[in-house]
Amino acid sequence: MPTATGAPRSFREAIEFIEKLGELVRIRREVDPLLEIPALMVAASKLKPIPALLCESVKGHPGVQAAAAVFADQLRGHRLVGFPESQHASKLQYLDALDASIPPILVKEGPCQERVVTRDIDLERVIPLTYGALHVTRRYYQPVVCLKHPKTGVVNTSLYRACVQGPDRVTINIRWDQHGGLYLKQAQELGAPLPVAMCLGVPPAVYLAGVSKLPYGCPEMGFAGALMGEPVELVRCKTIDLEVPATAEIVVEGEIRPPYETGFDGPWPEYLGYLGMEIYPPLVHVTAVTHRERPVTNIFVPGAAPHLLGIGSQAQFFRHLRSLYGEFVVDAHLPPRTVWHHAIIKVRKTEAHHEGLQLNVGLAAFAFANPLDKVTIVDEDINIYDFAEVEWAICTRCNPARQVHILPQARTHQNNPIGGIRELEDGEIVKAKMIIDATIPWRYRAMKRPDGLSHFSRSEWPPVELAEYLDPEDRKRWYGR
Ligand SMILES: [Mn+2]
Repeated sequence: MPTATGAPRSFREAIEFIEKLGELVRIRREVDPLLEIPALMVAASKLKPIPALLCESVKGHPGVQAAAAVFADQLRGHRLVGFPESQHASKLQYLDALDASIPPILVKEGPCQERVVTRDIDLERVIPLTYGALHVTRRYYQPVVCLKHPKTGVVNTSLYRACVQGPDRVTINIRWDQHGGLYLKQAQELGAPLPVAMCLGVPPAVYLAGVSKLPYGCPEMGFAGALMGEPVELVRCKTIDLEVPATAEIVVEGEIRPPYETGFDGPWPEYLGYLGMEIYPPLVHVTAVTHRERPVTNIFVPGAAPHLLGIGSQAQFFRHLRSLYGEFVVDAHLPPRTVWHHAIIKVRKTEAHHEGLQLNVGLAAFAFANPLDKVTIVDEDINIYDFAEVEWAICTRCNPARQVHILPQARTHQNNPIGGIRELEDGEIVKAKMIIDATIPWRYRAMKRPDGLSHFSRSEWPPVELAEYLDPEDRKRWYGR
């Protein structure tokens, strides 16, 4: 039974939900998770809508099923967390949930502990691992990771990549500038171990909360509750001081212990479509693996299929700009292909003194996230979700000599190869920031003939219903009615 918001309550319910939508493809023949499943995800991404895959027979893993491309289709991604179809309306619903946290509740037992393994742990035996792409030599899984702040006890939940280093050793790619890295720093200062719980196959709302950048100290699980309209049920881990979603399919328990060794991770097919290079993330000593009977794991390979859980970034980016510039900012969009790196912002210039303000909005946009390097600004008549229309605005309304602004150098993100390449020679991860102002300059808007027309007047026509002009058979052929 779905929650009040219509969102499925567990990962298993999510699979049923997708099947009812008619967007689940069951693959019955045996498939290899290392490269075959990622290749199937790439192939599935060419279909519309992009189906979710349920691989019923996974090579080397009798009794385990693997779901993939679950969140690859945008509309389905929205439905899985109870959002409406419209992107803008979904952003607003996301922001409402952000302000209405519902804390999780602790229950005595949950299906995630139907099987408990604490001896002779072999991650590879339980979890179908993947290379993700060609030329990759290490094996990965992509869990939602729960970490407890060593001093405040606040639990952070985030999607990280895990790279297997041995039967009971795995790294998680927490970075020092992220919440997980800050938690680890606190543990190091105390000289204490940092408990880590890695969950595969959690409720869709927990996935969305896990990829959301919430303020530091703000527990993502409460946000997941708000998305579902009811608390997420948690159970205590068997070997560490942490709680995990009771319905999780697989949970890996462990800790990052003094002296806080690191392991090796990379290459890995990153979301921008390039292989991320080698990094040295902290090593987790695994203390237990618990799972449901016949677990359904979730295979995420960001470079192989879109994973459109970006609605959170979209919503928070919009709120950030609105909080500074009010309704002057009509809408904002981070295109999925380059999410976090390029922003398209729609503004509403109505007064002569609004001229120039669009550039201040552009500068404020860069403050939202370090990876953001390029901001394109358009007028309110442009559909920012239609790339062809944005390109048309750039081509017809922007004189680059006057309307492209470049800040020569600032911090960027290593996942963007033109900035990250310098990491190989231990250089700074910096590149230029650019604003493309594709709004019609105010003084040109004001330049009009006596009849009100100008070079920027769009061609217009009266609306007609073509269907009403057609013979019945043509109407059937073109309009299906
Ligand atoms: Mn956080």
